[in-house]
Amino acid sequence: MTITIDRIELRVFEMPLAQPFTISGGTLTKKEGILLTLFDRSGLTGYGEAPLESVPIYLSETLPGGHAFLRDVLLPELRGLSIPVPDDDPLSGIRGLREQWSRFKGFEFSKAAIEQALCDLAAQMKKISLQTLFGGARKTIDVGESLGIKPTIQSTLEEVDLRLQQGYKRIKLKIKPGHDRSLVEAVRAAHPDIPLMVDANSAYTLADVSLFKSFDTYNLMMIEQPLSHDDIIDHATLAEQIRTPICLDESILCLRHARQAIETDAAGIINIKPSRVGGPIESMSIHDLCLSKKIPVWCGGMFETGIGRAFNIALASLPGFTLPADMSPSSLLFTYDLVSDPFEVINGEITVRTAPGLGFTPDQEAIKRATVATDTL
Ligand code: OSB
Ligand code: MG
Repeated sequence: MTITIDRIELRVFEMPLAQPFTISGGTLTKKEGILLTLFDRSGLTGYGEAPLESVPIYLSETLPGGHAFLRDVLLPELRGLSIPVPDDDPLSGIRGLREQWSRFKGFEFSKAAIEQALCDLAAQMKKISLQTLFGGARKTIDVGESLGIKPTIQSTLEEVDLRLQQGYKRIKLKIKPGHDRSLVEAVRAAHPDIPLMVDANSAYTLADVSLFKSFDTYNLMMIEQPLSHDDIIDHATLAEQIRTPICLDESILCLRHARQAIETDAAGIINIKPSRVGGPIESMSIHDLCLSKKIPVWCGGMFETGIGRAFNIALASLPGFTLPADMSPSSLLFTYDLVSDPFEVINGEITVRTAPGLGFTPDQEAIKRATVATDTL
């Protein structure tokens, strides 16, 4: 079987966030992203999503930059291309294309959107689910909640209560300088035994070692990305001085980064955010490495719609994903979704879909409603 791309639709979309989300670098007030639709010669349609923001407060790739790169560089190369989907190794053709595009530096989120859409097409051609395509087996995914920075500790405590009542299996608190120790102290005092972690989104430096030492008393599962977004070495220095495991998010953009973080003991845990590492194939490689080195992984998110989450759920069903995912449902994050059959989190779990391809139905009306710009190639 072969994928041949006849036509491509590149959309920028935007929808309201149910509530603003603040991380150390700033506040997200709306959900933005790129939606890619690939039309195969056979009549099949594949979808991919790049959950990019206009402002680089998480990593440096932005929505306008990714959009221009896709429109002007990658997608013109993709149009008309034939990509083999052999029975014995259906991802090999897509892997080959990745290698060809490794000469373009960065733009992981943009590349991931193309890879997702190609994987969707490959799965449909083979009449298998994304889960089967990626080699996952888990029937359900455990989900934790990621809480943005709120104006008061009291309002955070209230949301923690609510999410625990709803069954979320761990609580992640976003922290920033000046909004860290007292917050963790208050949540830990209210809930002595819950799985609890913090995420600094790279807001600290090695000058803050004493703060992180003090966190050792709170029995946190991990501290996510305390230091610079592009650092591994300082994280290794910090890890030596604290007992709480460090989890790397922003610092891991590819398999090589994961290998170096493991070899230097900079990370005891890795957050695999599939878009951040350029797509499902690199996610699988990082997963395999971590499994062989006994480094636990979990699936992070970037507030993807049901389309992006379809890929995250399928990947999170691989055996090394042993810790709860950031995978809140669209009913909690947005006022509507881009799929007509979104998942729900029930007792802290998502049921993995087994239908061929995405396992979700893109909602054409919702897609139109959210679209702010369309290019057709
Ligand atoms: O670091 O995990 C992060 C959202 C925006 C920017 C950074 C992060 C996040 C999340 C989203 O925590 C969690 C989710 O997708 O449900
Ligand atoms: Mg993070």
